[in-house]
Amino acid sequence: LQLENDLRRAISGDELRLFYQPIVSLITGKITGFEALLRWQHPQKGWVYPGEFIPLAEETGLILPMDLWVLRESCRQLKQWQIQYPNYRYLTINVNLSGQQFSQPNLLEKIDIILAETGLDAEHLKLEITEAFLINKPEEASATLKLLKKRQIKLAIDDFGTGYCGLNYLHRFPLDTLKIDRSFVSKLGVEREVSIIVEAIVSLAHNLGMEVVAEGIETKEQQAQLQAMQCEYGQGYLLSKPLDKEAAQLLIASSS
Ligand code: G
Ligand code: G
Ligand code: MN
Ligand code: NA
Repeated sequence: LQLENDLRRAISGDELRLFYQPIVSLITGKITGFEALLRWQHPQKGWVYPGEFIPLAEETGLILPMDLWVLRESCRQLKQWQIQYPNYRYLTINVNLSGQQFSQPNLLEKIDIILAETGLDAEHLKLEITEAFLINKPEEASATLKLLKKRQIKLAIDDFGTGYCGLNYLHRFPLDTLKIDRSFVSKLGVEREVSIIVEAIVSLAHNLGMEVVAEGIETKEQQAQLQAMQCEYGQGYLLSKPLDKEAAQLLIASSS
C-alpha cells in the first residue's frame, strides 16, 4: 500500500522521467528514432525501473494515467527536437502502451487530444503493443489497430517471440514493425537453432510487409549476424543505452 501511495504521488507530482533509447539503421548507422522508457525517480529509493512498478500499476489501474503521461511527454519532447533540429524531422518516437490502455474505449480520443496539444504529426508516433494483448483479444485489438492506422499512427509488436509466438495471427493486424525480443538476440552465435529461427522471423516479417527491429544487441557479432539476415534496424547497448533527455538531445545535435 505504501508503494501504491508513492506511485499515485509520483504520477500526480514530478517524479516520473523518460529515457530515450536510439533505434538505429543497421544499413546506414543513422538514428531513425527513439524508444521512450519510463523511470521513476523516487525521493528515497532513487531510480526505480518499470519491472518494479508496472505490475502494481496494472493491478491498481494507475497504468492508465501513467501511460498517458508517457505518451504526452514523449510527443511533446519529439516535437521540440523536430523544431530545434529541422534536419531530424523524420525521427519517430516509440511509446509502450499496456494492454489495458489499448482496451480503453476512449483511447483514440485521448491520443487525438495529445497529438493536437503537442502538435506532433501522427506518422511520427509509433505505439508498441505486446503479443499478449493481440492474442487475448484479437477482435478488439484488430478494430482498435485499424482505427489507429487510419490516423497514420505507426504500430509495432514488441518482444516478439516471448511466450506466445503465434505466427498465423500476425497477418490479421495492420502492423508496421516487428521487434524481435532480446532473448533471441542474446543467443545468436551461441545456439545454432536460434540463428535459424531469427532468420525465419525476419523473412516472415518482410514477406508480411513489416520492418524488423532487433532488440538487445550487445555485441558486434550479433550485429553482423543480424545484418547478414537483412534485419534493417537495431536497438541495444552496443548501439546506445537508454539516454536521459539531455544526452539524447546532445546525440541529435552532434549528428546534425
Ligand atoms: O528498461 P526497461 O526496464 O525500461 O523496460 C522494462 C519493461 O518496461 C519493458 O518491457 C518496457 O516495455 C516496459 N516499459 C518501459 N516504459 C514503459 C511505459 O511507459 N509504459 C509501459 N506500459 N511499459 C513500459
Ligand atoms: O520490452 P521492451 O523492449 O519495451 O524493453 C526494453 C528494455 O530493454 C528496457 O528495459 C531497456 O533498458 C532494455 N535494454 C535495452 N537494450 C538492452 C540491451 O542491449 N541489453 C539488455 N540486457 N537490455 C537492454
Ligand atoms: Mn518496448
Ligand atoms: Na521489447
